[in-house]
Amino acid sequence: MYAQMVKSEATNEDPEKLAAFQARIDAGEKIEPKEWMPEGYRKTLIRQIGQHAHSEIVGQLPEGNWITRAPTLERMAILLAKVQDEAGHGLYLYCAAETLGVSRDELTEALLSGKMKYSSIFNYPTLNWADIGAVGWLVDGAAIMNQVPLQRTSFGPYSRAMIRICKEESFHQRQGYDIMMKMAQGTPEQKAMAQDALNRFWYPSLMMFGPSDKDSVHSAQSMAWKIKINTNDELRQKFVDQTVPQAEYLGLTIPDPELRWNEEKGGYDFSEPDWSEFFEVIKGNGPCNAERMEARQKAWDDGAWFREGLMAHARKRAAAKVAAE
Ligand code: FAQ
Repeated sequence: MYAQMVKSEATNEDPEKLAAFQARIDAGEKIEPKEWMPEGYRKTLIRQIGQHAHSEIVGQLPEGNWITRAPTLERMAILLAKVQDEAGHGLYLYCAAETLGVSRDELTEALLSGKMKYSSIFNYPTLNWADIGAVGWLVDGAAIMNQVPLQRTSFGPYSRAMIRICKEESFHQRQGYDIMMKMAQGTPEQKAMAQDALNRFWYPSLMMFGPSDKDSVHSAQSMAWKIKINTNDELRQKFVDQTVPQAEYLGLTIPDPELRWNEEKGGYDFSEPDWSEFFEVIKGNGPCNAERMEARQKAWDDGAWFREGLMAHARKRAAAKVAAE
């Protein structure tokens, strides 16, 4: 079903309609669900918004794992609120995808059958409390870098969902940085934990922006349609430029011996992540892929009785309505 939803097929769409659509995009207009759109545009949006929604939901797992082990009641309440926010983000995004004619159940089934992806980053483990700081600082930091421009994306429901999501992501990034600050200013052992978390999350965070531009299959078309606003490499560069001074302020070292300021380009030179690792992770061979999918499958199976209950109730109401007419 998902394959049918997103596989691009040769379309015989009216060239005049296509040109008029592109003119609306170029003029900065928002496209709304009931308006005409090329099939490829609709399918690209379903793929990107759906994968984004899945990332928010799967992304709850590495941090949710630490709620009951947070070091203080205050940290626990903050982390609980953050993880709940991620659930909300997933729901806004599933709703935005639903306006394109795909149901949340169909998207979930595509995730569970491995046909749809979610962000590579959530296939890495959170081993200790410092990792929760690193996730908030780096992972939410990378997410914001990617998502702020998406507030201007051309599809109305996606753009509006992103506005609300970005407000919440800023708080998430701050809470992560605050944890890192405490750890970095703590005992030598705590500082070492913060450094170790940075060492392990640095390159996976750089991978969140997707493959380098030369290997990005969707960027050119997605940017022409203003579904994406920037290339993967542009955003990765901005993230590095923003994050290096933050690491310096913490007194931590970015684990990249090649990292240096390049006056000419006005940004840092840095080492690329290991792209073979990235492609393995998105193929399902990362350290936690199987564990993450097992958790999502269990949640889906455990919720079956509830979904059936809702449908039974809806059917009963519909039957009563017909009987009353
Ligand atoms: N992981 O041609 P491109 C969050 C796939 S934020 C897995 O460059 P595109 C917040 C890509 O799908 C994280 N797969 O693709 C949070 C494509 O494969 P396909 C989510 C990846 O779409 C924080 C193939 O590689 N954010 O969750 C990744 O133009 C903390 C070729 O790539 C979003 O989804 C990857 N990192 O650009 C939650 C933002 N990168 O689909 C909880 C919206 C690429 O043909 C806790 N999405 N692939 O099978 C986007 O901006 C884009 O989709 C990109 C990829 C930039 C992710």
